[in-house]
Amino acid sequence: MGGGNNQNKVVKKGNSLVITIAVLVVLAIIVVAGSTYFLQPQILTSLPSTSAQTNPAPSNQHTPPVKVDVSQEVQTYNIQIKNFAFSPQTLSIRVGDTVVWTNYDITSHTITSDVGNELASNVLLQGSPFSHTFTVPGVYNYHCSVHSSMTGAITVQ
Ligand SMILES: [Cu+2]
Repeated sequence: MGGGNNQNKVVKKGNSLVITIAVLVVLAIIVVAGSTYFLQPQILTSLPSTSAQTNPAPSNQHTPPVKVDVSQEVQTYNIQIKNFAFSPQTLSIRVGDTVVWTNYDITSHTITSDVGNELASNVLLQGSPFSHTFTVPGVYNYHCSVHSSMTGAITVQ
């Protein structure tokens, strides 16, 4: 029965060879699949032109840029005219922001630029608001044309 033993050995060798090949094929698939998986992010980042259309949506899901968007939104600031004074007297804003003055005094007031005519309100009765949107950076000093002691300044950045 020596031949039978040899045949068994051959069969065993054949089986182990098949198993070895199968394992190698599986390993090859894993390696190829793994490399393509890890390569995908590099491909996306190395080809911004083609991935630009699909990038904005995912990037918006990461919250940090949202803060930048909020800070870039235009805002409205309120200045109260009370007891013959502007409050706050000085204010720093950004280009595109709007300032609203409201007169709480019984006496009428104006918002008038010291130099130029960026601010030139009518005479504001009690309760009357005056709003102005600043589009050019600079420091805008102003006063009340009725009461020269009333002064204020808007810094636009
Ligand atoms: Cu006044």
